[in-house]
Amino acid sequence: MTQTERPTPAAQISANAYVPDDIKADIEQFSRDGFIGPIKLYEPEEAAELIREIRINNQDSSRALYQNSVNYDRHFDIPELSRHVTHPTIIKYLTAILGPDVLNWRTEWFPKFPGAKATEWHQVRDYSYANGKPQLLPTESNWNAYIDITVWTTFTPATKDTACMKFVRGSQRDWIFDEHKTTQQGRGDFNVEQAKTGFFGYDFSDFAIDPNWEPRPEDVVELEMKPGEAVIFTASCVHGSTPNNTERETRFAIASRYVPTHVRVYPEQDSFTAHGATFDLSEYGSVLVAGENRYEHNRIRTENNHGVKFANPSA
Ligand SMILES: O=C(O)CCC(=O)C(=O)O
Repeated sequence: MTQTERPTPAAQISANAYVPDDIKADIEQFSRDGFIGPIKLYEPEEAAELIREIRINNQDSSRALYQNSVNYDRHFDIPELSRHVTHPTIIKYLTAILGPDVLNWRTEWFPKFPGAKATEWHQVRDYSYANGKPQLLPTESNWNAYIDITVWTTFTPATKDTACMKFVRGSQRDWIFDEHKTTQQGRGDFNVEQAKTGFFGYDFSDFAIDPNWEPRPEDVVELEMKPGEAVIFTASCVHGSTPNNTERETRFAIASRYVPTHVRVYPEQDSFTAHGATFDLSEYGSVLVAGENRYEHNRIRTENNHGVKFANPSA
């Protein structure tokens, strides 16, 4: 598939995916809606303890992969996140969608502070929206399964008031936003005003194919979640989040993003820009979280920045 082709018909579960009986209904729902959740990963007390540790460890970013203020890929220096990306329940769902061989290619940190705006509707396939270059490129020519799956886990209550994720059910079958569109406005110049947009420095509505598009109210799902729960979605399902209308409750979530091993991550790039920051990829590598890597497309990191090996729960 080339960078600009769109999947037709909508992506399917990978032909070599193994779907255990106890999650068959969930995977069917994911195929229909483009997301599935909430899925419990941690008990609420465990989630509270994890976020406490993550916050403490966040204060020392000396071993972080990138020295910028966008918290990408902190699973390399925050031990709780190194373990989180390989959580067995996450792997069970991923291998039921993407097939047996899976890479974690990114984590993103999503605190939503009191008073923060809604995150506007967006739809992403290869992350070109960031700087006009695809950050993911499938290499199997007949591939029509999902190329990227996000697991968004909240460590604090995610409610309509503190900011929960919202989805347009079934929208992964339509192209509503075109992230390949040539647009300066959409990609922003990241001045102070731009950084306050509803999409972290971007104006995503500028990528809309029909500028008047609005979702049908009956298709919109605002998914409230408890601490320790996750929602699994394809970013090609239109999504966003509600504002944080509280006065003092920060909502804190981590998105971990995964691809099958045949996908090239950051093709032909030594560094990239996103959200007004530059990311030097010299120490970067994807993490093999399930199965085997039979390709030579991507550098693989087997250890975090403390020299601790990442687990591969399906190995
Ligand atoms: O955490 C949020 O509020 C939005 C997250 C999001 O849009 C994403 O993970 O793509």
